[in-house]
Amino acid sequence: MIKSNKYKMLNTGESGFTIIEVLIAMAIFSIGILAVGMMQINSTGGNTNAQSVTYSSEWALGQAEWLLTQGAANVSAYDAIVTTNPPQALDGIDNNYNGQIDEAGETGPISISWTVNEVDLGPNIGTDIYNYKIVTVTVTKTLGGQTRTISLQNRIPKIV
Ligand SMILES: [Ca+2]
Ligand SMILES: [Ca+2]
Repeated sequence: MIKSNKYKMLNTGESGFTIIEVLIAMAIFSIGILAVGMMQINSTGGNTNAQSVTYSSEWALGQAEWLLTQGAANVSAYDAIVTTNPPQALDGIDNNYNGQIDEAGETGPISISWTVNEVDLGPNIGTDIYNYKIVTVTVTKTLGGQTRTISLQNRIPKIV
């Protein structure tokens, strides 16, 4: 006697999944996917912050090094190192992240400034360099109500 496969499959006793089991599995899977999504969002935010800190640090370092070269150039260049809050269109940095530095009318969330404190210990101190300037370069980013500041301090000796 030949039985059809159709009847054999129906008589195996396997019941499969109920709709409730499938819904519970989907709910658990959704929670897992949500967690992965949140991790992705946090990771993207962290990368953006790291990039911002890197840019700010690079600009602060670049300005600090430029001031250092000015200090070694000549006496008038050394004397010209003073506390400055330059306009954004003349500050040598890309304030608005558009790939152009100091384009006409540039304004953006990044600004740079530096304070200078001159130290003159007098020649009787017994060292070769008794006159120097303490320069603190500060890069400030203000975006979305948040302000982030990075400062670099450097000493510029009077060797000219
Ligand atoms: Ca720009
Ligand atoms: Ca600029």
